Amino acid sequence: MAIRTFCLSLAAVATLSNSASAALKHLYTFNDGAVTDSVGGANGTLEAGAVIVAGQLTLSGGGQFANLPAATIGINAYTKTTLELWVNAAPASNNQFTMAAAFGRHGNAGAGAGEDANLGYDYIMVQPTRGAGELFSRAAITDGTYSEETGVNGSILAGTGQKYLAVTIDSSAGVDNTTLSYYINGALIGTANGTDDLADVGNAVAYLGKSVYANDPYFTGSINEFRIHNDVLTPAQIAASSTAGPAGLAGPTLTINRDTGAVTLSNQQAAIQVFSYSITSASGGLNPASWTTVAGHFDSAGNGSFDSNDAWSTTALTKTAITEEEPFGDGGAEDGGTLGTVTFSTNGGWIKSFREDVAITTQALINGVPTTLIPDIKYVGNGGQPFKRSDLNFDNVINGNDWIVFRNNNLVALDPNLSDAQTAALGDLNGDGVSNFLDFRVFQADFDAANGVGALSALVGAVPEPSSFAIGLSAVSALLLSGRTSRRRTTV
Ligand SMILES: [Ca+2]
Ligand SMILES: [Ca+2]
Ligand SMILES: [Ca+2]
Ligand SMILES: [Ca+2]
Repeated sequence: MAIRTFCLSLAAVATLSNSASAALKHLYTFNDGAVTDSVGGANGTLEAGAVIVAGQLTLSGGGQFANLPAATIGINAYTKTTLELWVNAAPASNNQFTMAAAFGRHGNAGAGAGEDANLGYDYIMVQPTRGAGELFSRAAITDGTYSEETGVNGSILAGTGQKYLAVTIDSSAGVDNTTLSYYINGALIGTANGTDDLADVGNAVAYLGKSVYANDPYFTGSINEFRIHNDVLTPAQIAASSTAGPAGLAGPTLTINRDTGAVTLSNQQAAIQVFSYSITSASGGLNPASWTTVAGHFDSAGNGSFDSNDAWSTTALTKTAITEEEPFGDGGAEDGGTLGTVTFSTNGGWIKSFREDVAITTQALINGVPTTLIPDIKYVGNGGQPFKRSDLNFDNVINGNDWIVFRNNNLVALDPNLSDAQTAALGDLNGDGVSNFLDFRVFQADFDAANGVGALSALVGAVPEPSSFAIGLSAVSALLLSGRTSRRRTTV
């Protein structure tokens, strides 16, 4: 009976975690100087000399565009979508049919397809400028070519400065029943209904600044940010987005990826000369073995990507502290390195843990004066949530699998070389270096909070226990009676 109860609760948890929530799926801010999808990982490429200037995709015409991985994005798998763009259409685009964003395919004239290779087919377009005599903008979807479009025309954009464009498309009402709405600067311009479903959109190309029509001019201007949602934002949400604006350029920021352990120090604003940094974690959440030091890698002794004219020295490289500096008075340039982006670790530099206690201090030259500069710290990944204490296998559920890990390590001597961040994953939840009854109480509380009062007792009673744990439970009593406490080792 107890087993059955527990299985039901696991199924309930699985249902919760599988209910995909409507959300922002892809985000291109261009603020890191690349066509990076910071939400969905569908990174794009700059084509034909397209550049990013101050966080904006900047297209000067003549074939420049950003190419996005259409199949990876898979917009035709959605039943609803919202596209958001901050666009500045240059006067040069006036009188031209351009596309700031386009999903679809080019015409296929071969193999009896009977299509015109110069035309676009099965597309969604955000068209900031149109041809002579039609100087308005337009958003449309089609399951054929231009003559089958369902779309809405808006005001003239070219030469009017940065505009926020939003297009919502809803094909959830059934086959051949799609509603498209077009907004400019948060205000609804119009709504159209037609038979052009999202499922009919081609999945061959996704462009920013290039048309699916082969002979259309390339968009001239800039795109500050592009977002793709798999839902229809409400008018209130679009108005709020318009008010909030695109993401600004971030100052110095230490970014820690919970999923990969990647650690990066970056700065999207004007370059800063940094001449030392100190990164610490009281629980020992740093992994020197997966850390790439400035010294010997990014300094004059390495590839010079951070500091080309000074040799740095590493003054600490442990799980609790990593510090480096450009030595003063060594005859070097004394101007530190130019931040930029320094990738300390692409994988495993941060040890997965429910504790997020990393701190960073840097010394920088601000207007030529040595100044203490504290970067922001940003944890990303794991759906935007810290790991839960007692989720020992880091799958965001506290269940029987975590219990097995806990049980197998409880009252077992843990490797004294492990830091608190590492022993936590073995069940030392209070960070005293041993996994004992005190940790059991913490685990039990977390388990029952996640699965219901008495859930752990039901599980332990239901699952045949290896004899080792039976012994362990006896030992727990002995531990409590002895009142023994343990504090071991310095953490390095
Ligand atoms: Ca931007
Ligand atoms: Ca230097
Ligand atoms: Ca778990
Ligand atoms: Ca403990």
